[in-house]
Amino acid sequence: MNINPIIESYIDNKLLSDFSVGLICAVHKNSYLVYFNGNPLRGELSGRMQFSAESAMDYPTVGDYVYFQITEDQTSLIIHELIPRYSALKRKLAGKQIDYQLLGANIDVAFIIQSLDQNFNINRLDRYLVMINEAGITPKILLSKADLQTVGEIEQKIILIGKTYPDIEAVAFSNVDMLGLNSIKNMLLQDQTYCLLGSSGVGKTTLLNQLIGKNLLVTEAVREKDGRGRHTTSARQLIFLANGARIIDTPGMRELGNFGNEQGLSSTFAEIESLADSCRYNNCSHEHEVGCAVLNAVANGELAQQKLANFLKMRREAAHYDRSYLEQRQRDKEFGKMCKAVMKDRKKDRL
Ligand SMILES: Nc1nc2c(ncn2[C@@H]2O[C@H](COP(=O)(O)OP(=O)(O)OP(=O)(O)O)[C@@H](O)[C@H]2O)c(=O)[nH]1
Ligand SMILES: [Mg+2]
Ligand SMILES: [Zn+2]
Repeated sequence: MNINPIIESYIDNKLLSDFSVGLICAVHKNSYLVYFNGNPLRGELSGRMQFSAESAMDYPTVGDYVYFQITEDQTSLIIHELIPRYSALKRKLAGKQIDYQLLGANIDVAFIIQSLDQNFNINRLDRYLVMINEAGITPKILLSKADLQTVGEIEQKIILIGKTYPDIEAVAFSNVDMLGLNSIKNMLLQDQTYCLLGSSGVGKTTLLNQLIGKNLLVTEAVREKDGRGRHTTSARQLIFLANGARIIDTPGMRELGNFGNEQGLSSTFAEIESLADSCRYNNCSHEHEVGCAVLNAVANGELAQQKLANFLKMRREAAHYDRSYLEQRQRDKEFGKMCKAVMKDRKKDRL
């Protein structure tokens, strides 16, 4: 296994007398699959690492490089420390809880997969792009199930994608008649790490099986009544292709919440950001102000109404979650302080 040159520069050589460096290929409930010297080994976190972790970001995820030691009986390993990441793909945890979930680390290119049938949706693409741009990862769009659409229908969608995202590479493909698969294969370079993102049932795992050249991973038919997937892939895992590219398959996402991603919003909606420079007021919300260059651009057809509406929706959502997240962290901090103070008083009583 070649270690990525950026990661190589992050490695602390002093630690190499005691530790080896491995790559996390899968995360299970309480254990990790660590790739080292061509073999996957099962590992656990050291006690120190578990106790010092403050948030989800402090735990290893798929694509992370770690320092580890092999146990004395040579059967498993103990992970001692994370090597810094050059990219971290994260989203809001699904459900009511406001926290981050790390989807992958050290990813170079993220493929957003939408099928060309009911799953095709520009607003959802924006949502994935905000997350990917926030992490500084290169996005690419793959449109699957081309075999289910006429050439005209496919063309229409490709033109729409080209207009909406002129700088993003997009390819239509089919796992059934192999259309477009060669273009995808040509995108995959040695030592680069890719991930497959998208709703359940769009064909992420089927594509990965095609790229591996055998049915290594389980796939399942979508539901007949609404074409939705059955959440077949349940854990993220990193697979090595024969040419040395690495691909992370992920479980289909039901929802993609959005917060802590100012950078992602502004680079995904760069068009709105640059129009905003000409708004009359510095703090223009682009919702109702007189002299708003963004609203003017919508009025004269330069900016799609849908784009602005989606931007405002995601910005409102992020502001709401950002506020709640901060309040929650503040409460946790105060609770921590209070606990410490109580422990101190108890100690004094005992003295
Ligand atoms: N017609 C058609 N069916 C496809 C294509 N790609 C995948 N499928 C089918 O779609 C179903 C779902 O495929 P999966 O690869 O399991 O989907 P997934 O995106 O991995 O789904 P999750 O693991 O649930 O997130 C399977 O029955 C596949 O055979 C395609 O290009 N065309
Ligand atoms: Mg899958
Ligand atoms: Zn404005």
